Amino acid sequence: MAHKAGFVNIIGSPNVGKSTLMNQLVGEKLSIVTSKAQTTRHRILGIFNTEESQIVFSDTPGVINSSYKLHENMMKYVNTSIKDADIILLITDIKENEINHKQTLARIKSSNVPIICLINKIDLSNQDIVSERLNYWQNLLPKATIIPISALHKFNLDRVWDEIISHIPESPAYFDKNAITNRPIRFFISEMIREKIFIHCKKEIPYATQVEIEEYKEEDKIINIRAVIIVERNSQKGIIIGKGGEMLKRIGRESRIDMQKFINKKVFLETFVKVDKNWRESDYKLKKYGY
Ligand SMILES: Nc1nc2c(ncn2[C@@H]2O[C@H](COP(=O)(O)OP(=O)(O)OP(=O)(O)O)[C@@H](O)[C@H]2O)c(=O)[nH]1
Ligand SMILES: [Mg+2]
Repeated sequence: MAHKAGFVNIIGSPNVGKSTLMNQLVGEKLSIVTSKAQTTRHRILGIFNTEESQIVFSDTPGVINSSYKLHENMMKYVNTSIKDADIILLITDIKENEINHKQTLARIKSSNVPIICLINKIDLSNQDIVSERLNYWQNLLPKATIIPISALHKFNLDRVWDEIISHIPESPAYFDKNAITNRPIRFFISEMIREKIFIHCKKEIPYATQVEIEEYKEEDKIINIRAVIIVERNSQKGIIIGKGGEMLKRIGRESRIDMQKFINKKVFLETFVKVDKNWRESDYKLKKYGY
């Protein structure tokens, strides 16, 4: 049988479950997941390999109208991801009435690749609502296959797999067959810290935060990591550090547990907080931070 390989790109509004879905399909926690919108900021590849196939999933930021330069750059990842897809997985959830970002919907509709539309979080719903949503999306996207799922509870993901496999073209592998992602370990380390900040800090703080790994030094039995948490203002720095350093300790403690699980080695983690005024609005700084 000829080898199959292709790009399956996951697109959708913020918070509908794109990252949860990719992690479940790849079987590895690559993308961070939180209950807050705009958690994912990059395009992150998750690669699923078998002897006869390689399926390259892309998780992307939720589609939004930009209010910061950072958002504009996030939307660039989404747009390239629509262009280079072999299959588009458009994901919505049971609560989303319509996609707010009409440009993205138009781009998806005019692309010539198969569209699989997933209605996620049906565990929070009932049969009537699911049927109503199915009709709505089928009318909107007549050519798409619509599948109700629960990414969190792995419900109906076998149907999603079958549908994906049926559309993957014959092709040699794009990446090394041992690879599970295209991003370096430092990226995942910084994301683990960002996830804890998203979970524990309120309001604007998570959105104004960036994490840089300044040192990653592997020794025999331990990995030494120095991370810098970057915020936009002095007041935000104080909140991240917390009373008596409590918040920063908690962020460090919890992310270190994730790191050790991911790398399978003991981690010594140092964290610092630094202010970089309005980094989200500067082209130069966004580039420096990898956006
Ligand atoms: N009940 C339920 N919750 C889900 C399901 N899938 C995802 N969630 C939750 O929805 C929230 C958002 O999930 P994410 O995977 O981070 O969503 P996302 O689309 O990647 O979000 P952004 O990166 O911000 O665009 C998290 O709290 C998930 O646990 C599901 O099938 N059922
Ligand atoms: Mg995400």
